Amino acid sequence: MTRPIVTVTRRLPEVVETELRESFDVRLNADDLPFGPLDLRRALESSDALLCTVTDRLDRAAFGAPPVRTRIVANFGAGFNHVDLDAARDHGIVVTNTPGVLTDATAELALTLMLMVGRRVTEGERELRAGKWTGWRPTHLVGRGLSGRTLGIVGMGRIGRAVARRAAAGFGMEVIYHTRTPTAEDEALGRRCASLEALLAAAEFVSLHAPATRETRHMIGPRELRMMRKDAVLINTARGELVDEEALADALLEGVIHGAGLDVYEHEPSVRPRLLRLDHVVLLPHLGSATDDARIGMGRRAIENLRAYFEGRTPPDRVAD
Ligand code: 8YV
Repeated sequence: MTRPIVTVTRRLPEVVETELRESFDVRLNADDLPFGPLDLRRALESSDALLCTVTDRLDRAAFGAPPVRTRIVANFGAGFNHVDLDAARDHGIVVTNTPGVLTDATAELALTLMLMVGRRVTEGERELRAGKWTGWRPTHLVGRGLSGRTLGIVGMGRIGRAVARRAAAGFGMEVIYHTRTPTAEDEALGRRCASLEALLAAAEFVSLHAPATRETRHMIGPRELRMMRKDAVLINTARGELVDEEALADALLEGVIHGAGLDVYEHEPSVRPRLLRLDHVVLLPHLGSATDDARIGMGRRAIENLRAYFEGRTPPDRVAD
């Protein structure tokens, strides 16, 4: 019996590649270079399934005429804003993602960024490595801790909640949140739901956990940045598109807000030079889900979606068809 052909656009953890081979005729990307539009089109034309990542831009042209052979796009990741769902639907292509398995890893990274910016961790490390540390003194690199501070969470899905739990239980932070769909569970836990405006005015740390959609694009722009406290720190582990980065760079340079911790960018992998020059900004290279547990979990989840589809079952994490 012929097995479905699955093209995998990036290298995956070894155990995941091995498990994929047990069920599919797998085409791996040995060089691990990102696929361009032509590579994607060729892969879609010649395989039954595509296992893709955030570095693959799957737009209407990729799926478009003449019809492609691929029937399912299994995204390795929770966010799927790089896939044109309308175009996939128009061509009857199923799209799946991998929610849940990267929640803890991403929540941990959001808190890491809060600590790094608040406690001036990278400033200190840069100074020490440059041989410029002259010794302990009471006024040296004094920052701000998390304990007792107000955290505003924008987008209260799985990851937002995981951040809220850790911030409240681990650091005694007061959590307020903004979401489209408030739940009784969050209210019962003593978290206060607020409008975006009220949250921005109150929070010392603002952490973004909303998906990137047409509606959320630049939800943090010049107006919103001006609503924030002068001592506020903006954390983004969701998607770069949520923030107007040009406006953020202005706000940081002009002291409209105090600092930022970013893991995601509008035009990855490029980062605005103006941000690179700022001290109160911590910049990470999209590490949210970069733990062994999360990456293996994501791979297994993608495999489960592919197996379900080719066995005639509904893939558990279908986001469009
Ligand atoms: C993933 C992410 O590593 O899952 C997501 O939404 O942002 C990342 O943590 C990335 O999407 C891989 O495709």
